[in-house]
Amino acid sequence: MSQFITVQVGQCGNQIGSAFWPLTLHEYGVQTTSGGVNLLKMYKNYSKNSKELSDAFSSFFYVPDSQQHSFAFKNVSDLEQAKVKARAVLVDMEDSVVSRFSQGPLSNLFDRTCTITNYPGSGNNWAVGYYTHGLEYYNRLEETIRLMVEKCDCLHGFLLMHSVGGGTGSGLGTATLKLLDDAYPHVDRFVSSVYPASTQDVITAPYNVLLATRELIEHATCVFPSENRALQDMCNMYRNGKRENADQAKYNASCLPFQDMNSIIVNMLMHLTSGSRFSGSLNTDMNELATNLVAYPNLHYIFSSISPVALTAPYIITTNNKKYYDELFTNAWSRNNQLIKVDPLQSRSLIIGAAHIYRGDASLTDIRRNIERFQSKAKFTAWSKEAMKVGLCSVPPVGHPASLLCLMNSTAISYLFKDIIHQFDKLYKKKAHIHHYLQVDQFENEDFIGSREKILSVFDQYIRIERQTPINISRLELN
Ligand SMILES: Nc1nc2c(ncn2[C@@H]2O[C@H](COP(=O)(O)OP(=O)(O)OP(=O)(O)O)[C@@H](O)[C@H]2O)c(=O)[nH]1
Ligand SMILES: [Mg+2]
Repeated sequence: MSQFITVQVGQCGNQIGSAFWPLTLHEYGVQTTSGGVNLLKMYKNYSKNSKELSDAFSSFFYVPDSQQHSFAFKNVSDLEQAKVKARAVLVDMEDSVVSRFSQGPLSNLFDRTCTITNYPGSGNNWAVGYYTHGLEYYNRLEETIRLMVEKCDCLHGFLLMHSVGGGTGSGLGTATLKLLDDAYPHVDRFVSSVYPASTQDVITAPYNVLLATRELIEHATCVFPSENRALQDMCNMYRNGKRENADQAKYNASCLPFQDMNSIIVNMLMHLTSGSRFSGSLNTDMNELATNLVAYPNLHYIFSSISPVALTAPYIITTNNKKYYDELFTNAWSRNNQLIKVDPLQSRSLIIGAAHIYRGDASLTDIRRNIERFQSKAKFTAWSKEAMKVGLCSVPPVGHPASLLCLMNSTAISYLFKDIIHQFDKLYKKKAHIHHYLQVDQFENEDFIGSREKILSVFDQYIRIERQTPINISRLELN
Protein backbone atom coordinates (compact mmCIF):
# COMPACT_ATOMS: atom_id res chain seq x y z
CA MET A 1 0.00 0.00 0.00
CA SER A 2 1.22 3.47 -0.73
CA GLN A 3 2.11 6.03 1.88
CA PHE A 4 1.18 9.67 2.30
CA ILE A 5 2.78 12.48 4.24
CA THR A 6 0.30 15.09 5.39
CA VAL A 7 1.44 18.68 5.75
CA GLN A 8 -1.03 20.83 7.68
CA VAL A 9 -0.34 24.56 7.63
CA GLY A 10 -1.95 27.46 9.52
CA GLN A 11 -4.98 27.52 11.79
CA CYS A 12 -7.39 26.02 9.29
CA GLY A 13 -4.93 23.35 8.10
CA ASN A 14 -4.26 22.22 11.66
CA GLN A 15 -7.93 22.31 12.64
CA ILE A 16 -8.72 20.09 9.67
CA GLY A 17 -5.86 17.91 10.91
CA SER A 18 -7.44 17.69 14.35
CA ALA A 19 -10.56 16.19 12.72
CA PHE A 20 -8.55 14.13 10.22
CA TRP A 21 -6.47 12.04 12.62
CA PRO A 22 -9.28 10.80 14.92
CA LEU A 23 -11.31 9.76 11.87
CA THR A 24 -8.31 8.09 10.25
CA LEU A 25 -7.71 6.11 13.43
CA HIS A 26 -11.42 5.37 13.61
CA GLU A 27 -11.34 3.96 10.07
CA TYR A 28 -8.80 1.42 11.31
CA GLY A 29 -10.95 0.66 14.34
CA VAL A 30 -8.96 2.75 16.83
CA GLN A 31 -11.18 4.89 19.02
CA THR A 32 -9.92 8.12 20.50
CA THR A 33 -11.53 9.21 23.73
CA SER A 34 -10.67 11.94 26.19
CA GLY A 35 -8.78 9.29 28.15
CA GLY A 36 -6.65 8.18 25.23
CA VAL A 37 -7.02 5.63 22.48
CA ASN A 38 -8.56 2.21 22.50
CA LEU A 39 -7.05 -0.43 20.29
CA LEU A 40 -9.27 -3.20 21.54
CA LYS A 41 -12.02 -2.52 19.06
CA MET A 42 -9.51 -2.53 16.25
CA TYR A 43 -8.40 -6.06 17.11
CA LYS A 44 -11.98 -7.23 17.10
CA ASN A 45 -12.74 -5.59 13.76
CA TYR A 46 -9.64 -6.72 12.00
CA SER A 47 -8.68 -9.95 13.69
CA LYS A 48 -9.79 -11.75 10.52
CA ASN A 49 -7.56 -9.73 8.26
CA SER A 50 -4.77 -8.22 10.26
CA LYS A 51 -2.35 -8.28 7.30
CA GLU A 52 -4.64 -6.00 5.34
CA LEU A 53 -5.08 -3.66 8.27
CA SER A 54 -1.38 -3.63 8.94
CA ASP A 55 -0.62 -2.66 5.31
CA ALA A 56 -3.35 -0.07 5.28
CA PHE A 57 -2.27 1.42 8.60
CA SER A 58 1.20 2.15 7.26
CA SER A 59 -0.28 4.55 4.67
CA PHE A 60 -0.59 7.24 7.32
CA PHE A 61 1.41 5.89 10.30
CA TYR A 62 4.85 4.53 11.12
CA VAL A 63 6.71 3.05 14.09
CA PRO A 64 9.84 5.07 14.88
CA ASP A 65 13.17 3.26 14.99
CA SER A 66 11.60 0.25 13.34
CA GLN A 67 13.05 -1.37 10.25
CA GLN A 68 9.61 -2.73 9.47
CA HIS A 69 7.27 -0.57 7.50
CA SER A 70 4.20 -2.57 8.45
CA PHE A 71 2.92 -3.52 11.88
CA ALA A 72 2.46 -6.74 13.75
CA PHE A 73 -0.73 -5.77 15.49
CA LYS A 74 -1.00 -8.82 17.66
CA ASN A 75 1.90 -7.49 19.71
CA VAL A 76 0.48 -4.05 20.22
CA SER A 77 -1.29 -3.41 23.47
CA ASP A 78 -1.91 0.27 23.01
CA LEU A 79 -0.95 3.07 20.72
CA GLU A 80 1.46 4.62 23.14
CA GLN A 81 3.31 1.39 23.73
CA ALA A 82 3.54 0.81 19.99
CA LYS A 83 4.85 4.37 19.67
CA VAL A 84 2.91 4.69 16.47
CA LYS A 85 3.36 8.12 14.91
CA ALA A 86 1.46 9.93 12.19
CA ARG A 87 3.26 10.70 8.94
CA ALA A 88 2.51 14.35 9.50
CA VAL A 89 4.26 17.69 9.49
CA LEU A 90 2.49 20.41 11.51
CA VAL A 91 3.23 24.03 10.66
CA ASP A 92 1.75 27.22 12.08
CA MET A 93 3.30 30.59 12.71
CA GLU A 94 1.09 30.89 15.75
CA ASP A 95 1.14 28.02 18.22
CA SER A 96 -2.32 27.87 19.83
CA VAL A 97 -3.92 25.24 17.58
CA VAL A 98 -0.85 23.03 17.33
CA SER A 99 -0.21 23.20 21.08
CA ARG A 100 -3.72 21.80 21.68
CA PHE A 101 -2.53 18.54 20.12
CA SER A 102 -0.07 18.05 22.94
CA GLN A 103 -2.85 17.89 25.53
CA GLY A 104 -5.54 15.71 23.95
CA PRO A 105 -5.80 12.00 23.15
CA LEU A 106 -3.55 12.49 20.12
CA SER A 107 -0.73 13.89 22.22
CA ASN A 108 1.72 11.11 21.42
CA LEU A 109 0.73 10.72 17.80
CA PHE A 110 2.97 13.46 16.43
CA ASP A 111 6.72 13.47 16.46
CA ARG A 112 7.63 16.71 18.21
CA THR A 113 10.46 17.35 15.76
CA CYS A 114 7.86 17.53 12.99
CA THR A 115 6.12 20.51 14.51
CA ILE A 116 7.15 23.97 13.34
CA THR A 117 5.55 26.91 15.12
CA ASN A 118 6.24 30.55 15.91
CA TYR A 119 4.41 33.56 17.26
CA PRO A 120 2.28 35.60 16.40
CA GLY A 121 1.30 34.34 12.93
CA SER A 122 1.43 35.99 9.53
CA GLY A 123 -1.15 38.71 10.22
CA ASN A 124 -3.53 37.61 7.46
CA ASN A 125 -0.86 38.58 4.95
CA TRP A 126 0.17 36.12 2.22
CA ALA A 127 3.42 38.03 1.64
CA VAL A 128 4.53 37.56 5.28
CA GLY A 129 3.71 33.83 5.12
CA TYR A 130 5.31 33.27 1.71
CA TYR A 131 8.38 35.50 1.81
CA THR A 132 9.18 36.33 5.47
CA HIS A 133 8.38 32.96 7.05
CA GLY A 134 8.92 31.02 3.82
CA LEU A 135 12.57 32.13 3.67
CA GLU A 136 13.22 31.98 7.40
CA TYR A 137 11.85 28.45 7.73
CA TYR A 138 12.96 27.04 4.37
CA ASN A 139 15.82 24.94 5.77
CA ARG A 140 13.80 23.65 8.70
CA LEU A 141 10.89 22.71 6.51
CA GLU A 142 13.15 21.02 4.00
CA GLU A 143 14.94 19.02 6.71
CA THR A 144 11.74 18.02 8.54
CA ILE A 145 10.10 16.86 5.33
CA ARG A 146 13.25 15.00 4.23
CA LEU A 147 13.37 13.07 7.52
CA MET A 148 9.70 12.16 7.11
CA VAL A 149 10.27 11.07 3.49
CA GLU A 150 13.10 8.79 4.66
CA LYS A 151 10.64 6.97 6.91
CA CYS A 152 8.59 5.88 3.89
CA ASP A 153 9.42 2.91 1.69
CA CYS A 154 6.64 3.62 -0.78
CA LEU A 155 5.89 7.33 -0.68
CA HIS A 156 2.94 8.04 -2.88
CA GLY A 157 2.13 11.65 -2.27
CA PHE A 158 1.94 14.67 -0.08
CA LEU A 159 -1.42 15.76 1.26
CA LEU A 160 -1.38 19.47 2.07
CA MET A 161 -4.21 21.00 4.11
CA HIS A 162 -4.64 24.75 4.44
CA SER A 163 -6.91 27.72 3.88
CA VAL A 164 -6.15 30.40 1.31
CA GLY A 165 -7.86 33.33 3.07
CA GLY A 166 -5.31 34.04 5.83
CA GLY A 167 -1.54 34.54 5.88
CA THR A 168 0.15 31.37 7.11
CA GLY A 169 -1.81 28.58 5.41
CA SER A 170 -2.07 30.68 2.30
CA GLY A 171 1.48 32.10 2.12
CA LEU A 172 3.68 29.62 3.98
CA GLY A 173 1.41 26.79 2.78
CA THR A 174 2.08 27.62 -0.86
CA ALA A 175 5.78 28.28 -0.16
CA THR A 176 5.89 24.73 1.26
CA LEU A 177 4.09 23.43 -1.82
CA LYS A 178 6.74 25.03 -4.03
CA LEU A 179 9.45 23.48 -1.87
CA LEU A 180 7.83 20.05 -2.36
CA ASP A 181 7.65 20.59 -6.12
CA ASP A 182 11.33 21.61 -6.25
CA ALA A 183 12.63 18.86 -3.97
CA TYR A 184 10.29 15.98 -4.97
CA PRO A 185 9.02 16.77 -8.47
CA HIS A 186 8.02 13.14 -9.07
CA VAL A 187 5.92 12.78 -5.93
CA ASP A 188 2.28 13.84 -6.30
CA ARG A 189 1.12 16.90 -4.38
CA PHE A 190 -2.58 16.77 -3.49
CA VAL A 191 -3.94 19.87 -1.83
CA SER A 192 -7.12 20.46 0.15
CA SER A 193 -7.64 24.23 -0.07
CA VAL A 194 -10.36 26.05 1.88
CA TYR A 195 -11.72 29.12 0.12
CA PRO A 196 -13.42 31.75 2.30
CA ALA A 197 -17.15 32.38 2.37
CA SER A 198 -18.21 35.39 0.31
CA THR A 199 -18.96 37.29 3.51
CA GLN A 200 -15.30 37.45 4.30
CA ASP A 201 -13.94 37.31 7.81
CA VAL A 202 -10.51 38.47 6.62
CA ILE A 203 -10.48 41.84 4.88
CA THR A 204 -7.33 41.03 2.89
CA ALA A 205 -8.65 37.61 1.85
CA PRO A 206 -9.11 38.63 -1.83
CA TYR A 207 -5.36 39.34 -2.06
CA ASN A 208 -4.35 36.18 -0.18
CA VAL A 209 -6.69 34.03 -2.25
CA LEU A 210 -5.39 35.41 -5.56
CA LEU A 211 -1.71 35.09 -4.63
CA ALA A 212 -2.14 31.56 -3.23
CA THR A 213 -4.22 30.38 -6.19
CA ARG A 214 -1.44 31.22 -8.62
CA GLU A 215 0.98 29.04 -6.63
CA LEU A 216 -1.58 26.23 -6.45
CA ILE A 217 -1.99 26.37 -10.22
CA GLU A 218 1.77 26.25 -10.72
CA HIS A 219 2.85 23.65 -8.15
CA ALA A 220 0.03 21.23 -7.21
CA THR A 221 -0.77 17.93 -8.92
CA CYS A 222 -4.44 18.29 -7.97
CA VAL A 223 -6.27 20.85 -5.86
CA PHE A 224 -9.52 19.85 -4.15
CA PRO A 225 -11.10 23.20 -3.29
CA SER A 226 -13.83 23.57 -0.71
CA GLU A 227 -15.71 26.74 0.02
CA ASN A 228 -16.75 27.75 3.50
CA ARG A 229 -20.09 28.98 2.15
CA ALA A 230 -20.87 25.58 0.62
CA LEU A 231 -19.73 23.77 3.77
CA GLN A 232 -21.89 26.01 5.96
CA ASP A 233 -24.92 25.33 3.76
CA MET A 234 -24.29 21.60 3.98
CA CYS A 235 -24.02 21.77 7.76
CA ASN A 236 -27.23 23.76 8.05
CA MET A 237 -29.01 21.32 5.81
CA TYR A 238 -27.76 18.07 7.26
CA ARG A 239 -27.21 18.85 10.92
CA ASN A 240 -29.45 16.43 12.82
CA GLY A 241 -30.73 15.27 9.48
CA LYS A 242 -33.14 18.13 9.06
CA ARG A 243 -33.31 21.72 7.91
CA GLU A 244 -32.82 24.33 10.59
CA ASN A 245 -34.32 27.76 10.74
CA ALA A 246 -31.96 30.72 10.39
CA ASP A 247 -31.74 31.42 14.14
CA GLN A 248 -30.97 27.83 14.97
CA ALA A 249 -28.34 27.69 12.23
CA LYS A 250 -26.70 30.88 13.56
CA TYR A 251 -26.65 29.52 17.08
CA ASN A 252 -25.10 26.23 15.98
CA ALA A 253 -22.53 28.04 13.91
CA SER A 254 -21.46 30.11 16.91
CA CYS A 255 -21.01 26.97 19.05
CA LEU A 256 -19.00 24.91 16.65
CA PRO A 257 -17.76 27.28 14.01
CA PHE A 258 -15.69 24.81 12.04
CA GLN A 259 -16.06 21.35 13.53
CA ASP A 260 -18.80 20.06 11.26
CA MET A 261 -17.46 21.90 8.23
CA ASN A 262 -14.05 20.33 8.70
CA SER A 263 -15.60 16.93 9.17
CA ILE A 264 -17.03 17.17 5.62
CA ILE A 265 -13.56 17.94 4.21
CA VAL A 266 -12.04 15.11 6.21
CA ASN A 267 -14.61 12.61 4.95
CA MET A 268 -13.82 13.69 1.41
CA LEU A 269 -10.10 13.08 2.05
CA MET A 270 -10.83 9.67 3.59
CA HIS A 271 -12.79 8.57 0.51
CA LEU A 272 -10.21 10.10 -1.83
CA THR A 273 -7.35 8.10 -0.32
CA SER A 274 -9.39 4.94 0.39
CA GLY A 275 -8.29 3.21 -2.81
CA SER A 276 -4.64 3.78 -1.92
CA ARG A 277 -5.15 2.49 1.62
CA PHE A 278 -7.54 -0.44 1.35
CA SER A 279 -8.15 -3.20 -1.16
CA GLY A 280 -11.15 -3.44 -3.46
CA SER A 281 -12.42 -5.22 -6.54
CA LEU A 282 -11.74 -2.19 -8.73
CA ASN A 283 -9.25 -0.21 -6.79
CA THR A 284 -8.24 3.26 -7.84
CA ASP A 285 -4.96 4.63 -6.64
CA MET A 286 -4.44 8.37 -6.27
CA ASN A 287 -1.99 8.58 -9.18
CA GLU A 288 -4.54 6.95 -11.50
CA LEU A 289 -7.00 9.60 -10.45
CA ALA A 290 -4.60 12.38 -11.37
CA THR A 291 -3.88 10.80 -14.76
CA ASN A 292 -7.56 10.42 -15.53
CA LEU A 293 -8.80 13.74 -14.26
CA VAL A 294 -6.08 16.14 -15.35
CA ALA A 295 -6.02 16.51 -19.13
CA TYR A 296 -3.88 19.70 -19.20
CA PRO A 297 -1.16 20.63 -16.69
CA ASN A 298 -2.64 23.82 -15.26
CA LEU A 299 -6.24 22.67 -15.23
CA HIS A 300 -6.15 20.56 -12.09
CA TYR A 301 -8.79 22.09 -9.80
CA ILE A 302 -11.07 19.13 -9.03
CA PHE A 303 -14.67 19.62 -7.98
CA SER A 304 -15.89 17.18 -5.32
CA SER A 305 -19.21 16.15 -3.80
CA ILE A 306 -19.95 13.41 -1.31
CA SER A 307 -22.77 11.22 -0.17
CA PRO A 308 -23.79 10.65 2.55
CA VAL A 309 -22.79 13.85 4.30
CA ALA A 310 -21.45 12.41 7.54
CA LEU A 311 -21.29 15.10 10.17
CA THR A 312 -19.26 14.82 13.34
CA ALA A 313 -21.11 11.97 15.04
CA PRO A 314 -21.30 8.95 12.77
CA TYR A 315 -24.59 7.12 12.80
CA ILE A 316 -25.38 3.59 11.78
CA ILE A 317 -27.67 2.73 8.94
CA THR A 318 -28.44 -0.88 8.34
CA THR A 319 -30.10 -1.27 5.03
CA ASN A 320 -29.87 -3.66 2.18
CA ASN A 321 -32.31 -1.62 0.24
CA LYS A 322 -31.09 -1.22 -3.35
CA LYS A 323 -32.75 2.14 -3.53
CA TYR A 324 -30.34 3.33 -0.85
CA TYR A 325 -27.43 2.79 -3.23
CA ASP A 326 -29.12 4.59 -6.12
CA GLU A 327 -29.89 7.47 -3.81
CA LEU A 328 -26.22 7.69 -2.87
CA PHE A 329 -25.47 8.55 -6.50
CA THR A 330 -28.40 10.92 -6.90
CA ASN A 331 -27.45 12.77 -3.72
CA ALA A 332 -23.79 12.99 -4.71
CA TRP A 333 -24.83 14.81 -7.89
CA SER A 334 -27.17 17.13 -6.03
CA ARG A 335 -26.15 20.74 -5.43
CA ASN A 336 -26.69 20.23 -1.68
CA ASN A 337 -23.71 17.89 -1.40
CA GLN A 338 -21.03 19.92 -3.19
CA LEU A 339 -17.94 21.13 -1.39
CA ILE A 340 -17.83 24.09 -3.74
CA LYS A 341 -20.71 26.05 -5.22
CA VAL A 342 -20.27 25.69 -8.95
CA ASP A 343 -22.59 23.82 -11.26
CA PRO A 344 -20.83 21.17 -13.32
CA LEU A 345 -24.12 19.67 -14.49
CA GLN A 346 -25.53 22.88 -15.98
CA SER A 347 -25.96 22.94 -19.74
CA ARG A 348 -22.94 25.17 -20.54
CA SER A 349 -20.40 23.25 -18.44
CA LEU A 350 -18.32 20.51 -19.97
CA ILE A 351 -16.70 17.68 -18.06
CA ILE A 352 -13.04 17.16 -18.93
CA GLY A 353 -12.65 14.15 -16.63
CA ALA A 354 -14.71 12.48 -13.93
CA ALA A 355 -14.35 9.77 -11.31
CA HIS A 356 -16.63 8.05 -8.83
CA ILE A 357 -15.14 6.40 -5.75
CA TYR A 358 -17.51 3.98 -4.09
CA ARG A 359 -16.84 2.45 -0.68
CA GLY A 360 -18.75 -0.57 0.57
CA ASP A 361 -20.51 -3.52 -1.04
CA ALA A 362 -22.14 -2.98 -4.40
CA SER A 363 -22.80 -5.02 -7.48
CA LEU A 364 -21.13 -3.96 -10.69
CA THR A 365 -24.56 -3.87 -12.32
CA ASP A 366 -25.75 -1.25 -9.82
CA ILE A 367 -22.62 0.81 -10.40
CA ARG A 368 -22.85 0.55 -14.20
CA ARG A 369 -26.51 1.58 -14.19
CA ASN A 370 -25.70 4.66 -12.15
CA ILE A 371 -22.68 5.60 -14.23
CA GLU A 372 -24.90 5.45 -17.33
CA ARG A 373 -27.37 7.72 -15.55
CA PHE A 374 -24.53 10.15 -14.91
CA GLN A 375 -23.35 10.02 -18.52
CA SER A 376 -26.84 10.89 -19.73
CA LYS A 377 -27.12 13.81 -17.26
CA ALA A 378 -23.75 15.50 -17.83
CA LYS A 379 -22.15 17.13 -20.87
CA PHE A 380 -18.63 16.06 -21.74
CA THR A 381 -15.92 17.23 -24.11
CA ALA A 382 -15.68 15.38 -27.40
CA TRP A 383 -13.00 13.07 -25.99
CA SER A 384 -13.96 12.52 -22.36
CA LYS A 385 -17.40 10.92 -22.27
CA GLU A 386 -16.32 7.29 -22.09
CA ALA A 387 -13.42 8.04 -19.77
CA MET A 388 -15.20 7.53 -16.48
CA LYS A 389 -12.88 6.38 -13.73
CA VAL A 390 -14.60 4.14 -11.19
CA GLY A 391 -13.03 3.08 -7.92
CA LEU A 392 -14.53 0.39 -5.71
CA CYS A 393 -13.10 0.10 -2.24
CA SER A 394 -14.41 -2.76 -0.15
CA VAL A 395 -13.95 -1.02 3.22
CA PRO A 396 -16.94 1.26 3.96
CA PRO A 397 -16.57 4.48 5.92
CA VAL A 398 -17.15 4.56 9.66
CA GLY A 399 -20.84 4.37 10.58
CA HIS A 400 -22.19 3.93 7.07
CA PRO A 401 -22.71 0.87 4.89
CA ALA A 402 -21.45 2.73 1.82
CA SER A 403 -20.35 6.10 0.50
CA LEU A 404 -19.70 7.82 -2.77
CA LEU A 405 -17.24 10.52 -3.74
CA CYS A 406 -17.88 12.19 -7.06
CA LEU A 407 -14.93 14.05 -8.61
CA MET A 408 -15.12 16.20 -11.70
CA ASN A 409 -12.70 18.28 -13.64
CA SER A 410 -15.29 20.62 -15.10
CA THR A 411 -15.18 23.89 -16.96
CA ALA A 412 -17.70 25.10 -14.33
CA ILE A 413 -14.72 25.70 -12.00
CA SER A 414 -14.00 28.77 -14.16
CA TYR A 415 -16.61 30.55 -11.98
CA LEU A 416 -14.26 30.22 -9.02
CA PHE A 417 -11.43 31.88 -10.98
CA LYS A 418 -13.75 34.60 -12.25
CA ASP A 419 -14.86 35.34 -8.69
CA ILE A 420 -11.25 35.44 -7.41
CA ILE A 421 -10.39 38.08 -10.01
CA HIS A 422 -13.59 40.02 -9.34
CA GLN A 423 -13.00 40.15 -5.56
CA PHE A 424 -9.36 41.12 -6.08
CA ASP A 425 -10.20 43.89 -8.55
CA LYS A 426 -12.71 45.45 -6.14
CA LEU A 427 -10.04 45.94 -3.46
CA TYR A 428 -7.03 46.55 -5.70
CA LYS A 429 -8.81 49.25 -7.72
CA LYS A 430 -8.81 51.35 -4.54
CA LYS A 431 -5.26 50.21 -3.68
CA ALA A 432 -6.69 49.37 -0.25
CA HIS A 433 -4.33 47.52 2.13
CA ILE A 434 -1.61 47.02 -0.48
CA HIS A 435 1.05 48.82 1.60
CA HIS A 436 1.01 45.87 4.04
CA TYR A 437 2.17 43.68 1.18
CA LEU A 438 4.58 46.11 -0.51
CA GLN A 439 6.53 46.64 2.69
CA VAL A 440 7.38 42.92 2.91
CA ASP A 441 10.90 42.18 1.67
CA GLN A 442 10.88 40.60 -1.81
CA PHE A 443 7.18 41.20 -2.42
CA GLU A 444 6.55 43.35 -5.49
CA ASN A 445 3.47 44.75 -7.12
CA GLU A 446 4.30 42.33 -9.93
CA ASP A 447 3.19 39.49 -7.61
CA PHE A 448 -0.34 40.89 -7.79
CA ILE A 449 -0.25 41.55 -11.52
CA GLY A 450 1.37 38.22 -12.43
CA SER A 451 -1.06 36.24 -10.27
CA ARG A 452 -4.05 37.97 -11.81
CA GLU A 453 -2.72 37.22 -15.32
CA LYS A 454 -2.08 33.57 -14.50
CA ILE A 455 -5.58 33.05 -13.11
CA LEU A 456 -7.12 34.89 -16.04
CA SER A 457 -5.23 32.67 -18.48
CA VAL A 458 -6.55 29.53 -16.73
CA PHE A 459 -10.05 31.01 -16.84
CA ASP A 460 -9.61 31.60 -20.61
CA GLN A 461 -8.45 28.02 -21.12
CA TYR A 462 -11.66 26.68 -19.57
CA ILE A 463 -13.77 29.02 -21.68
CA ARG A 464 -11.95 27.92 -24.85
CA ILE A 465 -12.72 24.28 -24.00
CA GLU A 466 -16.40 25.19 -23.52
CA ARG A 467 -16.45 26.79 -26.93
CA GLN A 468 -14.80 23.90 -28.71
CA THR A 469 -17.30 22.17 -30.93
CA PRO A 470 -16.67 18.66 -32.17
CA ILE A 471 -15.09 18.63 -35.63
CA ASN A 472 -16.98 16.42 -38.06
CA ILE A 473 -14.71 14.75 -40.55
CA SER A 474 -16.97 13.62 -43.32
CA ARG A 475 -14.42 11.51 -45.14
CA LEU A 476 -10.76 10.67 -44.89
CA GLU A 477 -8.60 12.18 -47.58
CA LEU A 478 -5.83 9.78 -48.31
CA ASN A 479 -3.77 12.04 -50.56
N1 LIG B 1 -13.33 25.40 6.99
C1 LIG B 1 -12.52 26.03 7.85
N2 LIG B 1 -12.15 27.30 7.63
C2 LIG B 1 -11.33 27.90 8.53
C3 LIG B 1 -10.88 27.24 9.71
N3 LIG B 1 -10.08 28.10 10.40
C4 LIG B 1 -10.05 29.25 9.69
N4 LIG B 1 -10.80 29.12 8.56
C5 LIG B 1 -10.97 30.12 7.49
O1 LIG B 1 -9.65 30.38 6.99
C6 LIG B 1 -9.47 31.76 6.72
C7 LIG B 1 -8.40 32.31 7.63
O2 LIG B 1 -7.30 31.48 7.60
P1 LIG B 1 -6.58 30.87 8.89
O3 LIG B 1 -6.34 29.43 8.57
O4 LIG B 1 -7.32 31.21 10.13
O5 LIG B 1 -5.25 31.72 8.86
P2 LIG B 1 -3.78 31.23 9.02
O6 LIG B 1 -3.42 30.33 7.91
O7 LIG B 1 -3.57 30.70 10.41
O8 LIG B 1 -2.98 32.61 8.80
P3 LIG B 1 -2.70 33.83 9.82
O9 LIG B 1 -3.53 33.60 11.05
O10 LIG B 1 -3.06 35.02 9.03
O11 LIG B 1 -1.23 33.75 10.10
C8 LIG B 1 -10.80 32.38 6.98
O12 LIG B 1 -11.50 32.44 5.76
C9 LIG B 1 -11.48 31.44 7.96
O13 LIG B 1 -12.88 31.49 7.86
C10 LIG B 1 -11.29 25.89 9.90
O14 LIG B 1 -10.95 25.22 10.87
N5 LIG B 1 -12.10 25.35 8.95
MG1 LIG C 1 -3.40 31.85 12.23
